[in-house]
Amino acid sequence: MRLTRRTLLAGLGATTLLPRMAQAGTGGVTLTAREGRVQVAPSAYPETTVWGFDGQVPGPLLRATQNDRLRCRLVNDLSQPTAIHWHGLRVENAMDGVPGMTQDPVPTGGHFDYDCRLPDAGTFWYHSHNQSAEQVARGLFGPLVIDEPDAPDVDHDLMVVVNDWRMTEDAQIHESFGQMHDLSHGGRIGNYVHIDVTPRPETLNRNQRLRLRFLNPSTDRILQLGVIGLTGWVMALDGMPLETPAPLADFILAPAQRLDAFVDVTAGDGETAMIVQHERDGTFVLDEFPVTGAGTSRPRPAPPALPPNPVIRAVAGPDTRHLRMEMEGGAMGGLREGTYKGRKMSMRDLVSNGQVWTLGGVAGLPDDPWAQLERGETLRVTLVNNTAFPHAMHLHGHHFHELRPDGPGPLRDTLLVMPSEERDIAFVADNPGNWLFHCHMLSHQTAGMKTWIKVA
Ligand SMILES: [Cu+2]
Repeated sequence: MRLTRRTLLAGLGATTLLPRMAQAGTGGVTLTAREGRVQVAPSAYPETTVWGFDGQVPGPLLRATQNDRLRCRLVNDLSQPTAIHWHGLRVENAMDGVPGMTQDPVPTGGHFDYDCRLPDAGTFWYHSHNQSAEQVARGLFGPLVIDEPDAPDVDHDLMVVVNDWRMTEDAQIHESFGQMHDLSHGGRIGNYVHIDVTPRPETLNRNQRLRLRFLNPSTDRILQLGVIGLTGWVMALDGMPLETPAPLADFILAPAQRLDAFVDVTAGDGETAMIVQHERDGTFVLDEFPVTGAGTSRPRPAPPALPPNPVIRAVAGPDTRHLRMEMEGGAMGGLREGTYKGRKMSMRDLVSNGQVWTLGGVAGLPDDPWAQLERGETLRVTLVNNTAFPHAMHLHGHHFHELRPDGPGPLRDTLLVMPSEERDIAFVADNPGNWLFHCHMLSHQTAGMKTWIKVA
């Protein structure tokens, strides 16, 4: 089969998966990482054999309330070891799910009990952090919603997961993992973009207000998304509320990023409301909802901001510790040498070790942390992209914000840095432990773009 643009367009709506919802807050849940078969491609094509949590992709939508705890047993029924990283949750270090750093990988037949504090409300996700470029591409990810104690005023609260798949002509996962061309360029980009809206309303009514929780779990693809027939506000980025909601326009969602929007149905009776994806060669409808005039209510006023999460905002002054993180390497990057496993190597030797990117001159995880911080210390980092590709830089265990000329930017856990950009971020290192700092284009992470910080 050829997964053409037409099948992309024709497949919409025909591919509704219905992950069950699991209340994770009390008593806990079990997630079993195992093989499964799901209808990812349009119904004319066979089911896809995936690796998923409970055999589903996306994995079950986990839900808990702020300040509750998330208790989850991971059972591994896969042929490879695995582990779960709770992306964006400011968990205790031992619960961060990074094999080799915070836990041993969970072997085939084994299990691990996670018990995470939940200081922040918002939209988060969970995914494998072991051989993640392969395991996430095979489907080992799922959404995680932490509810505010007082529910905001919306009619529908929808999880919107938009994932990029690289499929064969019979709709099976392409076994092209770790190809040097992908690793050294924009990553393992797929040929089929799939949307999953949970729970999915069959129809919408004019003037209804929706909360759309967008997540891009793709290993490497940067999405440009938008809505039609829906008008509203960006309420939160990466789980952290904006101090002032901003008008929603087309937006970029890099791998691992989330965006919460409140939108009102502005399409008229008999029209459709849509979620669309913009590509270089056109705009594609990912999902669409018929709108009826039934139950028409009056437009609501603009929503107030969501309550802030208890993140200590970094204040960077002239005395704040300041480090530069140079990103180098990749195709057309001109990198001549880098350090790998403590040894300085030529680019040719790096490549023969599957490494092609460096952070601060080092490929792969160094023995010593890139930065060692006192608890409560503020760190300013200038992210310097000296490569020909964008990178989605993710810090574990903390949220940071950008230092912009016009003031502090929104809190984020993943920041897209474009080629030749320099972006200043700052955060308060208030979470003790060893935390990864890496590119969330998982092909880039595999090929060297990862380091770590230590908070005493
Ligand atoms: Cu990258």
